[in-house]
Amino acid sequence: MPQPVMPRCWRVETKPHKFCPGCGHGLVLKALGEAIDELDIQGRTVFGCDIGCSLLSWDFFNIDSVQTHHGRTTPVVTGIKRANPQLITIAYMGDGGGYAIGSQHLVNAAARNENITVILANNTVYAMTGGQMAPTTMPRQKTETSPYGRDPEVTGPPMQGPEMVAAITGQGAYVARGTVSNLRQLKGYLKKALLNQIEGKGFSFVEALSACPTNWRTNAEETWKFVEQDMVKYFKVGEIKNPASAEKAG
Ligand SMILES: Cc1ncc(C[n+]2csc(CCOP(=O)(O)OP(=O)(O)O)c2C)c(N)n1
Ligand code: SF4
Repeated sequence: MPQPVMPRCWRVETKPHKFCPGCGHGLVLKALGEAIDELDIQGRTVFGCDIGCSLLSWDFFNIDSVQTHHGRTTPVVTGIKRANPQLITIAYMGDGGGYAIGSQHLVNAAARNENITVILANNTVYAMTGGQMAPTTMPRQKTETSPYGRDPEVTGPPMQGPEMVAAITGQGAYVARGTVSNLRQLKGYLKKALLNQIEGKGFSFVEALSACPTNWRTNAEETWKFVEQDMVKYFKVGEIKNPASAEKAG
């Protein structure tokens, strides 16, 4: 039977992957795989994944990979990069891992402008543990721990991660928000983030709006409506900080 076309750096023997049908993680990792192929960096890349559904990517690539404690992928890949600056290091995590339990690591790595790439899948919930409210849960969104809908008066507004990272990073950082509903654009952002690291410019961060139909309890149509119409009301897709534009402007 003909095999579906996969990025060259994917590990074919671990496919089909372990994410639920309709999950956004596989799409983010497809865009990342194609970005790695096109930059031809498979042999010198190290991939780190977090706890949460991102951990299901621990054997996703034919790339040296490490799976870390919840929220600790950013400091782990920072250490690898500092020990061997020739490597290209990627930290892959969910919004719970990056913006809740691992937020201190994200904030401090960003503030130090560490020359690493962080990719964060924002699916608005803690998915692996059963769909609890996350920092990115949207106003009025129902989750296991906000059964009447998130009330921003009580719990604050959804976390704007890339905007926060852009504000605290120095010159040379690259920050963008893409979406699994536009994989070509997402791949472009991921390539620019990795190139930023290759060129030694500083921290690079891409948030990807992602889907969790299992915990959202949505069918295919409702899932895509949530990503394409509802999420983008709070999470603006686009480049937020790009050293190349700053160079042109200067
Ligand atoms: C130190 C620690 N605290 C809590 C947990 C429980 N835990 C496992 S996955 C998870 C949430 C994952 O959510 P997120 O990071 O958004 O990733 P997703 O599953 O949505 O992709 C939590 C709280 C843990 N494994 N380790
Ligand atoms: S629970 Fe959600 S995020 Fe986790 S694999 Fe399933 S669809 Fe994906």
